[in-house]
Amino acid sequence: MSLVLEERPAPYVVLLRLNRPEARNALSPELRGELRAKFLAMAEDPEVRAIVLTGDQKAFAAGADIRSMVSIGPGEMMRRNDDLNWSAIRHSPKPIIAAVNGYALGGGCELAMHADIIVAGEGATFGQPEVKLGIMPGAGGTQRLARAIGRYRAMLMLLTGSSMSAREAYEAGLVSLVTPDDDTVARAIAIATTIAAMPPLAVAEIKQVLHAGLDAPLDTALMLERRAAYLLFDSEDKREAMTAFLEKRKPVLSGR
Ligand code: DAK
Repeated sequence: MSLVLEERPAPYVVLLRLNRPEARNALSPELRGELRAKFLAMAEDPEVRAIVLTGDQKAFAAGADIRSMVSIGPGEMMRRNDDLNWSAIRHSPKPIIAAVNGYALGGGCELAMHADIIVAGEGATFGQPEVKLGIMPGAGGTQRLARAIGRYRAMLMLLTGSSMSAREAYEAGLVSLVTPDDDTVARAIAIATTIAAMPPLAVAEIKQVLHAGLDAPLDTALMLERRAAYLLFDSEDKREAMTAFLEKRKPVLSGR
């Protein structure tokens, strides 16, 4: 049985569902391996322009699989080299929309923070409870959370293991929008469909520049932005989209 189910709900849109409901979609090494293979394949697939990542109603993902970690030491953790799995998602050139219902805890919250847009059902819960297990986040939880919601709110969550509701997460800036639980996936697919209809080169440049620029000095980041913006003036889709606007018709995009 596949631990990551793949659907194509709309042209150029892939929907990935984590499929370990009996373990609240805990991220076992096998599940992460499947996820990695999917992301590596989608990176090169021209038929994929936007990715929706979801779990089920109870859990987006309840974190790394505690069962697989309880009796191992640092050497085995290093040999697992889990970063190879995360890096396939981190370096996805295609936009990722997380559709989060239920628990997004530990590695599950970190997985949601690998997305470019987070759509949360109103019953969703976000948290980094690793401290309660005597460990700490290892896939960006300290860094991405602090960048998303600020160091003081992040520190409170990380040190106490407390979680946030979807509304609190929205107000703190951790999620893009909150929907009724039954609408989460549909809303994420609608966003993915909108993005998939945009000129793909522009989408890819915006994603890359936003991420790279956030961690660079502002002047460098602004230069990155300008360079990418100049580059897009060479695309066929730019010529077509601007001409179509002036001719009051829909553009026919080539992706070039
Ligand atoms: N791992 C394994 N099994 C889990 C699990 C998890 N994280 N979360 C839930 N399950 C399993 C439960 O053991 C239970 O299994 P059975 O007893 O039925 O066999 C089943 O899923 C249902 O769970 P509950 O009965 O507890 O269900 P509830 O709805 O009552 O509660 C819950 C749901 C999500 C609130 C609760 O299960 C829970 O608190 N789960 C643990 C959450 C947690 O502590 N997450 C953090 C895990 S540590 C690193 C990279 C990343 C990480 C570390 C290092 N490096 C690169 C170095 C990340 C670490 C983590 O994420």
